[in-house]
Amino acid sequence: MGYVQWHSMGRRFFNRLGASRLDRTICSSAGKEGVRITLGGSFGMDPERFDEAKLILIWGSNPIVSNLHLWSRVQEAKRRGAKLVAIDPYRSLSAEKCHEHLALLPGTDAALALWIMHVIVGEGRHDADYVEKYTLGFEALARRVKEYPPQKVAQITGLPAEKIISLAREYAATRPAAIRLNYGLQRHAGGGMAVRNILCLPALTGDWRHPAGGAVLSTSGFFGMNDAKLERPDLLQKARNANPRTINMVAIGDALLEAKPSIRALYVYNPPIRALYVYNSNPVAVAPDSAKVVRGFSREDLFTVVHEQFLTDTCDYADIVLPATTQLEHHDVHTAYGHLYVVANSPAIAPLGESLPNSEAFRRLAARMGFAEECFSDSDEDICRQALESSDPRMQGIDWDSLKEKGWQRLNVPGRFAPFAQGKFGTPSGKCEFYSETAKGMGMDPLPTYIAPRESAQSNPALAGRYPLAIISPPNRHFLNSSFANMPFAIAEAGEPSLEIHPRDAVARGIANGDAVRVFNDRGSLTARARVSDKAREGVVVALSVWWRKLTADGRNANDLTSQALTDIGRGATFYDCLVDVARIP
Ligand SMILES: Nc1nc2c(c(=O)[nH]1)N[C@H]1C(S)=C(S)[C@@H](COP(=O)(O)OP(=O)(O)OC[C@H]3O[C@@H](n4cnc5c(=O)[nH]c(N)nc54)[C@H](O)[C@@H]3O)O[C@H]1N2
Ligand SMILES: Nc1nc2c(c(=O)[nH]1)N[C@H]1C(S)=C(S)[C@@H](COP(=O)(O)OP(=O)(O)OC[C@H]3O[C@@H](n4cnc5c(=O)[nH]c(N)nc54)[C@H](O)[C@@H]3O)O[C@H]1N2
Ligand SMILES: [Mo]
Repeated sequence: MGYVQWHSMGRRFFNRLGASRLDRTICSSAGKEGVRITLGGSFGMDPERFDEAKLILIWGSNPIVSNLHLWSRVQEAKRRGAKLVAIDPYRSLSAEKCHEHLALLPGTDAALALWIMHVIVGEGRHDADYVEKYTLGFEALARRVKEYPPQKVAQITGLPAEKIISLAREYAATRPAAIRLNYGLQRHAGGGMAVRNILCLPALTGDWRHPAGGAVLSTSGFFGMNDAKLERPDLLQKARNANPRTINMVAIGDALLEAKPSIRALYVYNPPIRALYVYNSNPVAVAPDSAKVVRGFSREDLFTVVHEQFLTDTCDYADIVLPATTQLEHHDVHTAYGHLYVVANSPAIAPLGESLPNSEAFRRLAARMGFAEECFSDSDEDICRQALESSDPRMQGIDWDSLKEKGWQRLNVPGRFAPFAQGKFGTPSGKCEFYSETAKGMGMDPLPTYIAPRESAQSNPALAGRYPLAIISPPNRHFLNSSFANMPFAIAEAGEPSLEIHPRDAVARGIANGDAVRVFNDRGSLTARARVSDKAREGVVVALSVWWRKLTADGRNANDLTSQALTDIGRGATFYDCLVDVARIP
């Protein structure tokens, strides 16, 4: 995810060529759009200040696995007496360490947030002064939340009404309260709306006044890197086709098969994709609906290049595999995964063997194709320098020479940073938008609402009749998505593909702890070892991921089950919006 190896020379090359554009939506784009509606961009509280919060909601987030640097701040808060509440269908490693755990049904967070707002507004516990000065649409919101009384929300979320009520009261009464919401909760049909709703909460309570209050999904909006200089979108004008189509990486299976685009993926796959260049990704393992992905990659008439560090599942379908350098062998500059620092990555060793950085592969390709523009001769350190050439006041004092020397530099923001203490949101109104014309423009309800999962008992009873269990497949602690899932040390820790299943769901299917089980739906199936415990709530099973297909006993992984359907906004992936059934393998 460095700026050099992720999006500089490669983007320049593909822009100059006029190649199909890639919609990079597999991870976070629904949430990103949700934040944009309410706050106006990828902003939030400073994660470093979680140590001073009095109440922390760990919401659709598993920091012990995926965001360890936050967890040290959360632990510090706990030592100082803060209360920790996890909101997650699964008792993850992080949920286990919280004082309370609300195991809601997957994809129902938007309704829970509406109910918390119902309590805050209904009991007059909102910060009237903050709401008056810095928010838009309070009256309309107050009417809307009345439509979400506790019994209705209890039914949607599968949580006892008393639990929801006490959480809402506690949140309403405690300042500062900090919410770490993360990407787990937005991998659902209504994922964008869920994030949009949750981010309304701190404006109602006035938590944004405090450096240790508020909420954070991503801090990426604070970084004013010079993307235009890195990617050079202007080069597209020189391409033969200056207006190429866009292909969504979530639906790469359909795109390669030219199948009918999935719901809401309004792209025309015409002409067919004839050549594919893969770098920084292992789509055969990580993209949803593997059966289609594998069929697409298997096309004999598809020319596939994979630039990789390891011989991944995707490499098995390549015509040419090029060796790539690792982070230890190349230069780069990094921004944050949930903090406010810019970081220099300097190589520790020279590239091994014939491996090349992504940037160098594209530099050489550009030369061979006669692309004469000067930017194709920039060195990696030139690119690092350009990435930091920014007029953004938060970037002042950070340049490549100083960064390389220091290793890391905090953005030019106050030590005790409360970005929205005086409003100044990035929205068109400059306020926190409970009512949003932006949402309306996207074809959404302008007010917070609940969008049900695509696959659930409430939204699709017929499907749930055949496949009654919801499956979620978040990362195994020892893997980084599919990275490291080939390393002996990581496999030794992760064990084998497993399925957490609640005792009542197991008994109903004659499944005992340790049994081999088949997990299946209309898209595919896989085998796993059953782990019977109450870690997954009833009605939900958990298959920690992302295993390499070729390294599992049956050559499959959780994405054999997941669908290419997209989120409400952001055209994102719905990995955790997925129904299955499970059977014991005799
Ligand atoms: N060790 C490690 N670290 C990582 C990664 C990794 O693979 N391994 N991946 C990195 C990347 S690319 C990302 S995007 C992040 C992902 O990390 P997170 O943003 O934390 O997302 P997930 O791990 O997908 O899911 C977090 C939690 O959300 C829960 N969840 C699932 N569905 C729902 C729901 O509907 N509602 C609620 N409330 N919770 C739900 C899951 O059970 C899980 O415990 O981590 C990054 N860090
Ligand atoms: N079922 C399920 N599926 C998921 C997820 C899930 O939680 N469950 N998570 C989803 C999410 S959030 C994400 S972000 C995606 C991630 O999916 P990907 O973006 O494909 O990420 P990785 O699986 O880590 O694979 C990255 C590959 O890039 C290679 N690589 C690393 N650095 C370099 C480099 O500098 N140059 C080159 N050429 N290659 C390099 C690594 O060796 C690795 O094979 O997966 C998604 N898929
Ligand atoms: Mo991700």
